[in-house]
Formats: sequence, structure tokens, C-alpha cells
Amino acid sequence: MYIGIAGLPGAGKTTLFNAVARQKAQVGGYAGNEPNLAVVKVPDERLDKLSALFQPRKHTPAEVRFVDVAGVAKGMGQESTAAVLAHLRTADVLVQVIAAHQDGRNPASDYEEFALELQLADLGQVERRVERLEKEVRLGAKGTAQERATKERELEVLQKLRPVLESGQPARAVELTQDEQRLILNFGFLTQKPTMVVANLADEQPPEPVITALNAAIGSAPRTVVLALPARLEMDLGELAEEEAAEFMEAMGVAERKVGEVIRQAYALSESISFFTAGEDECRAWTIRRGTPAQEAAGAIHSDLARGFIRAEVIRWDQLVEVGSEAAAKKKGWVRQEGKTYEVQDGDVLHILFNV
Ligand SMILES: Nc1nc2c(ncn2[C@@H]2O[C@H](COP(=O)(O)OP(=O)(O)O)[C@@H](O)[C@H]2O)c(=O)[nH]1
Ligand SMILES: [Mg+2]
Repeated sequence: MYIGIAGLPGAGKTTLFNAVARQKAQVGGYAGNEPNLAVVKVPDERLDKLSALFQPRKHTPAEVRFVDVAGVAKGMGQESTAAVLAHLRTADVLVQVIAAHQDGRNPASDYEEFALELQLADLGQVERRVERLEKEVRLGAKGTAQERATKERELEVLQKLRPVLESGQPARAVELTQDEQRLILNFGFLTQKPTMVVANLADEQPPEPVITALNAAIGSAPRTVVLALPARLEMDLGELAEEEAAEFMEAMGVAERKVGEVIRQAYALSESISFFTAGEDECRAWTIRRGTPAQEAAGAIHSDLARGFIRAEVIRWDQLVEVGSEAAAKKKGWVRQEGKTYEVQDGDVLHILFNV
């Protein structure tokens, strides 16, 4: 899974990236940067509890990739804006960072300024493609009947998005079927992505007023969450050893680090869920799309497991932890035998039986 960190210059994107990924990318850099990339482990207390039970040789959390791109702002020029936004097109989730830590900035209008850049980028793509498709239809399109039908359906979807984008709403305000989504997947529309708006606070700034102002600016966009955290403090905490960090947090009156929340919420916003494999060898979280059938989920572990799939033994993670072992779980009748098409649920522990 891939999470893009974006926003206006100086919002605190790189600071947040460093905090989340425990990196030391240069802060205070402005336009023209290459993106910063990092792989981050997803904190998951369910997996921690499974590992506490099995004491495995290996403990392997799910991972997500974060990318931190240069800022985009009004008047930057179409070309450099497009170059920055191109890095975000394949992201599963967007994190929009808002500077709330500086006096004299207005978080709500900063949110709107950046959101407008995203909308204009999407609208530009929609308009160019619509124009092209309409021309093809007018000229009597080339290709097979099926190809023509697909293009006509694509055109219909784009014509649904267009007025919404023109009215200043994000594309995710339009409910699309899976089929419709597939038709426009390649565009990577930015305002269609689940979005986390993160207000970057000063060290002891209260979050509530900023969150209220942002919620008012955002309105009722679906698949959007708002968080607030002091990014620089979080970054500094990430550089300390655990004990030092605890002392520092107590001195600052900070109850918990918030970066875990950013990672967890980004994961939850995406269409991804985790299932587990658990044993003395390894306890591990695997990432799949919600709705994935068991046979395909098995393929996330190894292609042989999908190819030779017989069935899956499935138990919920908390039931396994409660009863203490797979054998005891079986006695209680808590282990289900599921076939190829079973839709794997978030938090399932799977044991795949296979034969190749
Ligand atoms: N006081 C304060 N300064 C911050 C905070 N976050 C970022 N900064 C400063 O703001 C500037 C821009 O931060 P940076 O992360 O590079 O912003 P970016 O352009 O969005 O990547 C840097 O000088 C940071 O030190 C914060 O939470 N508090
Ligand atoms: Mg930066």
C-alpha cells in the first residue's frame, strides 16, 4: 500500500514524513525536490498479542510505503505542479498536511487552496479525455464493437465526474460502481483517493479549534478524515530511545505519540485489511483488499498456496488469543473450514491447506 504526503510548501510534509518513518530527510526544503520514500511498519496490537502467545522466531507486521513530495501552490506553473502531482497518482491514500503551527496562516483556506490544485488537475485530465472520446465517437470510432462500448462507458463515467469537479467537489463525492471505477483507474484521479487531512500543530497548541475549522471547510466529503498533531515534536520523539521519549513526553504533557494513528488510519481509509498467519515460526500480518476470496488471499503468502489451494482453516485473532492454541480452538469448534470463495475478514487468522 502506498500513501502520498502532499500539501502547500512549508506545511510540514517532510517533518511528518520523518516522524512517521523515523527518517532524517531535509526539512525546510522547498520546490524541485525528489520525493522522499520510506517503508513503514503498521502498528497492530492484534499481531502483538498473537506474537505474545506464540513467541515466534519472527514477528512481521504489515508494511506501507510513504512518499513525501514537494509542495504545490497557486501560481507555481502548470508544468511543475503536474510533475509533483504525478508522484501521487498511484497512491492508495493521500495525506494532505496543513500548516496550523504558524501564526498568520489560515488552515481552512490553506486546505482549500491545495484542494483546488487537486481538483483542477483532475478536471484538466477529465476535459482532455472527454474531448478526445467525443471526437472519436463523432468520427465513428475505430476498433471492435466491444472496444467502442468500453469507450462509451468510460465517457459516461467521466461525464458524471466532470460537473462535480467543476462545482468544486472532489471526485470521491460521486459514488461509482466497481466496474465504473475500473474504467477510470488508470487516471489515478487525486480527488478520488481516500484522504487524510493532517493539521500540523505547534508543540502545545490545542487541536480542537483547528479540527473544527477544517471540518467546516471540508464539508461532507466521503472517505475523508481529519487529524491534528504536532509534527515537529513527533519527529523529535521518534529520534529518541524509548525511555527518553517517555520522559520527554511526560515533561511535555503528551499522552501518546500520534504517528501510529496516522499510519493506522491511512491503512483503514484504504480498501485494505489485514489477515494473519500465526505459529512458532512466524506471526505475520498480510495486506489484502477488502472482499478478497480465500484462494486469492493465499496467493499473497505464496503463489503455490493459491495454485494448490484446498481449503483454509480460519479463526478470529481474538478467539485464538482467548483460547491459547489452535488445538484448543479446534476442540471448542472455533476453527472454521472455509473454501476458495470465502471472503477473508479483517483480523482472521488463516492456515492454508494446499497441495502442489
Ligand atoms: N514550530 C514548528 N515548526 C515546524 C513544525 N513543522 C515544521 N516546522 C518547520 O516548518 C518548516 C517547513 O517544514 P517542512 O517539513 O520542510 O515542510 P514541507 O515543505 O511541507 O515539507 C521547517 O523549517 C520546519 O522546521 C512544527 O510542528 N512546529
Ligand atoms: Mg518537504
